[in-house]
Amino acid sequence: MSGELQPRRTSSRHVWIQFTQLAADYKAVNLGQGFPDFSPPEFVKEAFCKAVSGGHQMHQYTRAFGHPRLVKILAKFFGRIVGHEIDPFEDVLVTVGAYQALYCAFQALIDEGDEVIIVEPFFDCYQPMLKMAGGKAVYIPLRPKVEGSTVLSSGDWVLSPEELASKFTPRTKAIVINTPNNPLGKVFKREELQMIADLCIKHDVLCISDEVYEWLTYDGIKHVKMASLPGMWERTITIGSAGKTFSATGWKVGWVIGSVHHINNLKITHDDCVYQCPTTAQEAVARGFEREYELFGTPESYFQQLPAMLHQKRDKLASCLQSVGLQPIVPEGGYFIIADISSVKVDLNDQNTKDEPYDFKFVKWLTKEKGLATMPVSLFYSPEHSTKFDKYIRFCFVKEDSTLNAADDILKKLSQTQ
Ligand code: IK2
Repeated sequence: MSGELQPRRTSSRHVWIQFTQLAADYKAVNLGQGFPDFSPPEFVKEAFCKAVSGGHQMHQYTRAFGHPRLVKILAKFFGRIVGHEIDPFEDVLVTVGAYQALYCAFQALIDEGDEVIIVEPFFDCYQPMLKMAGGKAVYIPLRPKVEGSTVLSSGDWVLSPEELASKFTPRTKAIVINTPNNPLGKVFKREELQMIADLCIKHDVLCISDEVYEWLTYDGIKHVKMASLPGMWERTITIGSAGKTFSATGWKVGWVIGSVHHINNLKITHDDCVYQCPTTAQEAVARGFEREYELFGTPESYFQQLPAMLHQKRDKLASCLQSVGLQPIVPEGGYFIIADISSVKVDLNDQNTKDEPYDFKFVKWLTKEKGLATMPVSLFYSPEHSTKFDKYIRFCFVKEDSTLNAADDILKKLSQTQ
């Protein structure tokens, strides 16, 4: 071997590492990456402590495809919601966060040359994961109902049924949806999901449904699970995350639920790459779900309390953005608000960054010069559509009020200098 060793390729996701590092280097108020800066609820922290101080088996390998206590309660919990009996040992796979669940889904279900429809904006890892599996992405953007009008809510962003129908071909293997959506916050309504489901059934296509923010909906809007629609259990791969569910993103516990013949394929990929997930975190998540099963629909349920708390935080950040002239698109669900930065006049024509999209330059400037970290929205679009969305940036509002207040101060000062 001669010469310097070069990386074999660069991940398109290095942007996350770069922006996270930038926020740390500049000690910026961090509304960038999507994680809470507050603790998970006491009951799951206690459950984790109990697991750690439990018997020796808590510190050893557990079942490869999911700790028995966890798969049993996931099957019971989601079986009740989906209205379909779920077999804990056949229809559920526990993964290292929803991230690995997505990886397994693409690797296991997509073959070389398969087409996969991806609804934009989308959580950006779908693209490299699909590419690694040899699949071809076919994009369809959510668009404002009336093009060019002032769009204030994520609910105003919709798919065109005709455009979506035109994307299905004999090569289409799957469609990927994310509801509530990251970064837009759109929560797909039952009729919208039904329209997608009808096309999936007509063309015999799978639906990979990323539902990591399923409990986080606002303004009385309800999350509908794709797998609960008639005829969709058999063709839906539902992905969830304990990180988002219990505000414990560092635990990295996720899962996939679907019918056995799909899950069996995902199990093989899981077996080949991580084999099994940490026991203690799975035990704690199981205990958390057992509690939530009993309290479901009551005011004591964390799945009621968390969205109620985040609703206020969403409104707080949205009104701050509005007051400083950064028009927000108010999300119906999820962790994030996107806002239009066109009103901020700033010269970003730095020679070193001239080829970067405008929102990337803006986010760097805002972090370095003003001490506020956010994320660029064009990152969540395909190359063909990203330039249309480079005047938006994404703010995470799942933060302490003190963090949101600090962001508010920065934005107010920024608007005074305009
Ligand atoms: N799917 C979606 C839609 C996600 O948003 C995430 C988590 N990513 O959020 C970070 C950010 O956008 O700032 C995942 C999957 C992965 O979830 P997990 O953390 O359980 O692996």
